[in-house]
Amino acid sequence: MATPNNSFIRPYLITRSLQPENQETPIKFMNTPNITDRLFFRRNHFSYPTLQFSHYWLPVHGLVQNPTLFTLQDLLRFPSKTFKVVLECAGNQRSKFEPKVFGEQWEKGAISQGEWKGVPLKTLLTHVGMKDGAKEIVFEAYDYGSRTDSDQIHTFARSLPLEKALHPDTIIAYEYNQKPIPFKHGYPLRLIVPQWYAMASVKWIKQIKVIDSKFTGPFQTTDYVYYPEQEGDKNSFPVTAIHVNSIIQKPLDMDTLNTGIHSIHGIAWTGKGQISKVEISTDNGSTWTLAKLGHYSGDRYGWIPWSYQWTVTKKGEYTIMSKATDSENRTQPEAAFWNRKGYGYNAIDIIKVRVE
Ligand SMILES: Nc1nc2c(c(=O)[nH]1)N[C@H]1C(S)=C(S)[C@@H](COP(=O)(O)O)O[C@H]1N2
Ligand SMILES: [Mo]
Repeated sequence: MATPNNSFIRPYLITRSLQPENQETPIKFMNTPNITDRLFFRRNHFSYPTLQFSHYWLPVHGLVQNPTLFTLQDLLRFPSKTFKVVLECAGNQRSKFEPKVFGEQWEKGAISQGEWKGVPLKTLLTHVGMKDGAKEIVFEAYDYGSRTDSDQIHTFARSLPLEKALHPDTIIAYEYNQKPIPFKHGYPLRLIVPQWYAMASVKWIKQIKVIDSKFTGPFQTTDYVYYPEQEGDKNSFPVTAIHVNSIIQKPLDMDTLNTGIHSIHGIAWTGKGQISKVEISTDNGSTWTLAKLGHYSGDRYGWIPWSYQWTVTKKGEYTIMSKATDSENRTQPEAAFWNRKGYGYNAIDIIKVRVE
């Protein structure tokens, strides 16, 4: 009988749906070196597009002086930027909202970190020259399909306000972790908007258009909007920057442990400034202690690892929590801001363990 080779034992993504493909990362393996590319969560609204070009052109047009078709070679010739970026689905942890909300029931794994390289969008916009009255930049993708709330076919398209579009770190990426972008993550070109929830980072860009009004596509004005009320649009506002957040990766919820010393660790991230502290409670929130923060690798658009040494001598059940604060003084709340579509969950992370 053949003996199974241990090197084939490895983690996989957790499947939420296959058509379209929506799969999340098992959080325990989230920042394991070398396997992270394969375990990068996948979030799609439609089937994967079929890209049938032998030459790829990127049109940048609309309200501009010189509408231009850029080739990949053109883009490679411009000065590039590279940084580690957290991409977090706005619906990450949706399953934890109370009362529950409809939509993909993501747990904690709809988040990734990788190194993206590309040309600042600002460079391209400067090159084509925006005309007066330019208000938003629209990114249309190659994927399309139907929506439950419409009988039309829609393409995935999103816009950015000028201010964010012209931010020097908003890039048109052509590389992920030193290689061409994997097809499922947007090959050949993907918009990367650091610090915003990942719906903004449009994959498989087909064209970029400068417009003089507010873009009203369904992925802009129906989805990715916070609706604070059970019914109706009252007080709604768009989903943009990532909320301050942290998760415990080890131990996992409902683990059993021995008495002794345990390393509790996880990651923390934010869409504004940088993480300034992470606090841990092992007594259900009665007392908090600072965790040891790891290091950002270069820029502050990635997540930061943290750890805490826990010495536990008494048997029993424990509730462990992690709470991050950022340099803008935003702290994770006890209860996340409830909204009908379940975006932006960032309550203090809570797990239970049993020590025996
Ligand atoms: N073209 C296109 N871009 C897209 C999407 C999509 O469905 N089509 N989904 C968005 C959403 S909601 C998320 S969370 C991220 C997911 O990126 P990933 O599949 O590379 O993890 O891509 C964003 N960009
Ligand atoms: Mo998303």
